[in-house]
Amino acid sequence: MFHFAFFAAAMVAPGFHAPALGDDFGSAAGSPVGGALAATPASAPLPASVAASTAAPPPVQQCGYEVVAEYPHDSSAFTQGLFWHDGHLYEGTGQYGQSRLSRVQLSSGKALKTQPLSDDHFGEGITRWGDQIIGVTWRSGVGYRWRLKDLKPLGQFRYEGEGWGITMVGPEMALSDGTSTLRFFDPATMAEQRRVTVKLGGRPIAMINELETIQGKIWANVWMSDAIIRLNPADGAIDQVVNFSGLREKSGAVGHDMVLNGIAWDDQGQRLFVTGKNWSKLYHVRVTNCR
Ligand SMILES: [Ca+2]
Repeated sequence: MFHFAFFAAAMVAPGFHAPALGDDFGSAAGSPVGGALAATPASAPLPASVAASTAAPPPVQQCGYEVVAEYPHDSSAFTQGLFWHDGHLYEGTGQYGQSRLSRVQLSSGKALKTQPLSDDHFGEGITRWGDQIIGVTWRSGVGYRWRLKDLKPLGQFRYEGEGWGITMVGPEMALSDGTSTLRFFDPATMAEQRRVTVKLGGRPIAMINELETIQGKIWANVWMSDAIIRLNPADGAIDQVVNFSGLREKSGAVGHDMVLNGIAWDDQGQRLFVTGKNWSKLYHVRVTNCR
C-alpha cells in the first residue's frame, strides 16, 4: 500500500508550526492518493488523447538511501543553499548577521573563501549561472550576484515575495518560496517567465525548500521533513520521493530547526550530497530500493 508515514512523523516534530504542511501531507497520506496510484500501473496503456485530456498524476516511486561516505560539515552553517562545481561545494547560509556564501573543501568541510551578506539579509538558496553565483534572501526581496571565481559581489536585484531555494534548470532559474509554487525567472533580467504548482498525486505540496537540478529534474527538500522529492519542472508533478529518515539522527542533529536541507549533485562524478542545517556531517548518498 502506498503510504507516506515519514511525512506524518515530520508533522509532529517538536516545534513544528506549519499547519499548512500538515494539511497538504495529510491529504497526500490518505487513501484516495494511494488508491489512485495503486490502481494505475506504471505501464497502463492510454491513448495519447486520453492521457493528455485527463492529465493523470504520474506514478510515484518511493525510495530509500544508503550512505556512501561522510564528510565534516561546519556546524555553524545554517544551510540554505548548496551546489557542487568543479571540485568544490558552494554553500549559502542563513540567520541574520551570520549569512554568507562560501566555497567549501569537501574533505575538510572548511571554507576556502567566504563572502558575507548584509546583516539585515537572511541568506537562502544559491545557484550557479555561468560564471556567476546567484543567491536569494528570505524576506527582504533582495537577491545577490557574485563572481564565481573569487566570490566578488557583482550587484543585487529585487524580486517579489519570499526566497527559499533556487536552481538553474536549463536557461531558467527556479525559485521556491515556501508555498507549493515554483516560479521560473530569466536569470539575466529576473523577469518572471512562468509558474508551476508542485503536486503529489495531484495534490499541492507546500514548504518546498532547497533545490537541485539533476538530469533535467528538480530535486527538493521539503521543510521540516526527511523527504526529498523529485519533480518534473514542466508541470510540477512529483514522480519520486526519497525517505531520508534516520540521517538527521545519524548526523547528531538534535535541535528542531536542524532539519535536512541542502542537496548538491556532482554530475561528473555522479555523486549526490546531502546535509542539514547546522549538521556536523555532510553525506555522499545513493538512492536505493525504489518501488
Ligand atoms: Ca542545491
